[in-house]
Amino acid sequence: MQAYLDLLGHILREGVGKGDRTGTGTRSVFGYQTRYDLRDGFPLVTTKKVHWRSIVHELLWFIRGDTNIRYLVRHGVRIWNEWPFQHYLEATGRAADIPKHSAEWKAEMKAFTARIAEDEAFADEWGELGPVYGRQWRNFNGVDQLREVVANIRKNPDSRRHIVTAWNPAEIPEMVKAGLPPCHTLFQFYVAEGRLSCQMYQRSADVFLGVPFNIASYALLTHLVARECGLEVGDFVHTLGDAHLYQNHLEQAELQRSRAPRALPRLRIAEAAPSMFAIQFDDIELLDYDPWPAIRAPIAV
Ligand code: THF
Repeated sequence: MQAYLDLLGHILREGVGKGDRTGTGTRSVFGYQTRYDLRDGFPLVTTKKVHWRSIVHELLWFIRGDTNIRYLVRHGVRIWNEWPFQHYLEATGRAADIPKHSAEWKAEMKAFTARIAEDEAFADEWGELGPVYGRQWRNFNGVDQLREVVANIRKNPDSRRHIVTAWNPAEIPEMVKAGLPPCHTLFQFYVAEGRLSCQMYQRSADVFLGVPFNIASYALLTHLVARECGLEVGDFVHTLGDAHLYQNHLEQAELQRSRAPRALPRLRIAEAAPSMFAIQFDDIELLDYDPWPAIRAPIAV
């Protein structure tokens, strides 16, 4: 994972100050590409502990075509909670009175997510992120892009059209209401010498918090699709648009850069597991992950 540490270093050195939607402020570069050979091991960052369970559940949630945080909350995954919660506070007229990340905000968030888990009608009303990733992958104006791309890889591996796009311009306004427009906008598969590679274009990359999740998520997706198509894995190519470090992540990034990468973990998918469209959390196992300790940082909403 030296490539990831090089990316942190590149932004720390060359990044320019830039404002952003969240008001946090970033250091940013435009355009950067990294490549991970999936035969070298599973590319989960080792220079801090990354929450693997969240990555697997989030990907299974995308594959299910789900866009409600209820599934995530019920599996202990918190990474998408802040957007529906903030929308709920705004819609109920309390956003201005409850400062983000204050003690009151945390208590309210806890009550909100507990209710999402327990109360289905409440979750239907307030847990919905809009037509985000899961919807577009499985139902982009009626097209099941994920099933079609798998079928097409099997039928015509050499094709240069193995694309899935989450960027549906007509539905962006609906995504903005309680979630946000997709950061990982488009991915393409490529087959050569019996190996499946994947390249993903990410328009906006929160390099400290989000990117370790994003790399692992697409690496896992590549493994699942390769298995589905009877192929070995090749490279994951990660192409970034606005690649940034939030101002309140700079010290954490420096600390992480001071750590030496360790051997990569390995991925094991149960032999008897069903198709990727029915696969379960317990079918997917990460072996020999031996990371440095976690590094905490606030998420910008
Ligand atoms: N918004 C921002 N500002 N950054 C992002 O990375 C991001 N995402 C998704 C949508 N909007 C985003 C959500 N993905 C964490 C990680 C990934 C997320 C959101 C949050 C996070 O807070 N990680 C912590 C704790 C994880 C945990 O244990 O729950 C970490 O230390 O890694 C990019 O796709």
